[in-house]
Amino acid sequence: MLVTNKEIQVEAQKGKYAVGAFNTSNVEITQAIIEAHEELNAPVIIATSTSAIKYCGIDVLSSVVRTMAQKAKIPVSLHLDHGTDYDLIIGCIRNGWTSIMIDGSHAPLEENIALTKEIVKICHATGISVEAELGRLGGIEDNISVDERDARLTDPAEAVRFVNETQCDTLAIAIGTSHGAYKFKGEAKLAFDRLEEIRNRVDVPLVLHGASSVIPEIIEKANKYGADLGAAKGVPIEDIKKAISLGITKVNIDTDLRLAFTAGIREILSEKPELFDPRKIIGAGRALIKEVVKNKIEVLGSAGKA
Ligand code: TD3
Ligand code: ZN
Repeated sequence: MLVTNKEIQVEAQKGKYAVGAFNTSNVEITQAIIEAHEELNAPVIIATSTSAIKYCGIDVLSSVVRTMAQKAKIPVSLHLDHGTDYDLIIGCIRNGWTSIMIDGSHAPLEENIALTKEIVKICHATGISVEAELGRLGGIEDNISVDERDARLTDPAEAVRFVNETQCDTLAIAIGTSHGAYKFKGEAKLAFDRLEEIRNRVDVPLVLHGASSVIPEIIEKANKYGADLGAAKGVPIEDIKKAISLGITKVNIDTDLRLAFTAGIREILSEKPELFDPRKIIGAGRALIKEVVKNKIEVLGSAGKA
């Protein structure tokens, strides 16, 4: 069944667990995500980036996700990830998205507030929930000064003002994670003190972007079959669990699914050189994504919460 992020995350906040927001851009990734959640009876957020929508086509991606979501017994939200383009946001609203992220995090505070307010007004009039972002993602121990680091992380006082003025339903915060497979040069380091302070001062459910763990076994498998992923590094599972215990209710995962897809396909192509059926090739990627998603559900604590 189709629901909003707000509905899913308010429940998660009450139950002290988190729900995964997994990115998709095609049929097979969507199947892997939804099947894994159905099997473990967990609610799920299907995230679509601007580039994923362009890759698949807005109407096609909408049909794929909405058809599978309507057939599923679990709550499923269709969410626009990092929305920045007004026309695309309107396109998502017209094509049945149930949740929109407006990402004004790169603009100055006043601009971010004004932009978010406008999108909230439109979305709330149509029953869609809105995620906004305050602070900028990016590792906190790359060669930057303490001042610079602090400037990037979400400021708790600003978060209070931002949520009050924009009336956003959920808030993405910056506590030291970043997107992609190379998140930390040295040890992973998240600003849990910030998270705690923000959690104590705002009511809305909180979101952690850049939360892939870059699973070592998956990297090993991909590299074994010819990938060259260098010093890939993600957020340790223990840190994800700690962030959830401190109030994160939505955990964004894209990179881990991309890596699983690549590892699964590399393995089958290399093990079965006689293979040329696209279904067997892509199917191997889909199977490994499904396995990874099932592990995530256990880590996030969303199993059985549908
Ligand atoms: O918003 N996203 C997904 C899009 C980022 C491109 O990978 C995330 O916050 C997921 O981040 P991660 O850790 O999977 O790269
Ligand atoms: Zn993100």
